[in-house]
Amino acid sequence: MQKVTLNVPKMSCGHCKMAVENAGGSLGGVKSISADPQTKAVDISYDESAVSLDEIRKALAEAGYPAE
Ligand SMILES: [Cu+2]
Repeated sequence: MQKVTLNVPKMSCGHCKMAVENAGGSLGGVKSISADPQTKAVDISYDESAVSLDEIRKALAEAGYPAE
């Protein structure tokens, strides 16, 4: 299991939080995802044999929330 914290500056409210968590959480292999629109931090735990960090970043970017 890998843990990573991404910085997603576009998050500003609860809607953004839900959009980011839904986009990341819909990927197989993502075990937990918690977004904080205040700090812009997204904490993610994922199974690196099922999903890559690149795929997670791509899913967030496609939802309109690219990570820096
Ligand atoms: Cu928002």
